[in-house]
Amino acid sequence: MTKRIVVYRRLPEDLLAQLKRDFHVDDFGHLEDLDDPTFRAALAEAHGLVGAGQPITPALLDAAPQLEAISSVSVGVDAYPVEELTRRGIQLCNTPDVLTETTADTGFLLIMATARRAVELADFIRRGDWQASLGEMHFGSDVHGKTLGMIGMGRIGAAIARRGALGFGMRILYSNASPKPALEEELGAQRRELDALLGEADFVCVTVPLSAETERLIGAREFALMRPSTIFVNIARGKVVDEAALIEALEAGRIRAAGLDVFEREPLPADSPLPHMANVVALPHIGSATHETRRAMSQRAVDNIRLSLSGERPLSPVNEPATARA
Ligand code: 8YV
Repeated sequence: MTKRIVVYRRLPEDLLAQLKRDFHVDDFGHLEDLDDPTFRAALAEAHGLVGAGQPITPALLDAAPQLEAISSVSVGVDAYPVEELTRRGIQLCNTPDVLTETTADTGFLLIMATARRAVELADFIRRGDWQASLGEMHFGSDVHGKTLGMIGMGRIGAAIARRGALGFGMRILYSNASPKPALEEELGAQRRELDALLGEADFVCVTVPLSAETERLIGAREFALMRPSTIFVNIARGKVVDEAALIEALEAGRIRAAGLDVFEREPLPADSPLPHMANVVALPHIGSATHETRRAMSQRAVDNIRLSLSGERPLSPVNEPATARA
């Protein structure tokens, strides 16, 4: 029997063709609405699912009784009920490693753009306001030699810290569930309790995955621990931060600026003040969005689903369901 794969995130044609050699593929391109009746009908027969973004709920899994594997085109797996998938014997895979450096580039882009007020000053030229050489009111702050506080020191956090330490001579602090002795050795990074890090860092950069433990990890109390000169960067997930508290801290001058690639709700609601604030650089979740990296993520997702449905170990499994590959 030819197994059936439902795809709801756009994949390059040649990668789809790779899948079609061995599987029946129902390709929905980029589908936002997983309640779509045609999608639901395809799900009823699906053995594999390839996509990203929208939450996969237990109710949706009920509509997919034959499902054996889900291959997410993302490293983050907050959209999936991982324990429930394991209980149901469904393999979940993600795309770590291939996006680490690109996402770290995005993190550094936000550090640089906020510190040097790049977007605000590019707008200043665009408006025709550059009539004389700039004065102090337009100056930014240095990045090199400053203290970078990483909240989360996984693969992406380490790649940002490496850029900071080796490229910009920054002192690295980190708060992470486990110590990272190799990075302490390599970068001179020092582990701190979260509260201490918030008070000491010039740049606070969030890279922790979203989970029950990290949801709203940074709120009014944490912004109050930062300094008026602190620059806050989030490339993880919007829900790690209490966005109302962030807006309040920016408006009240409790922190200097924020660089944000992720938001509580995405796409960002049109009435959000964040993209209009002079001290905010807001990007539409471009962390991994380069041609090269999205291609590598798609390839990984295709390899993962092919291996999972062939009874082989996928390249990047997230869970270890008992019945997978039985
Ligand atoms: C993806 C991401 O763009 O990999 C992740 O976890 O956040 C991004 O790289 C996103 O998940 C795709 O929807």
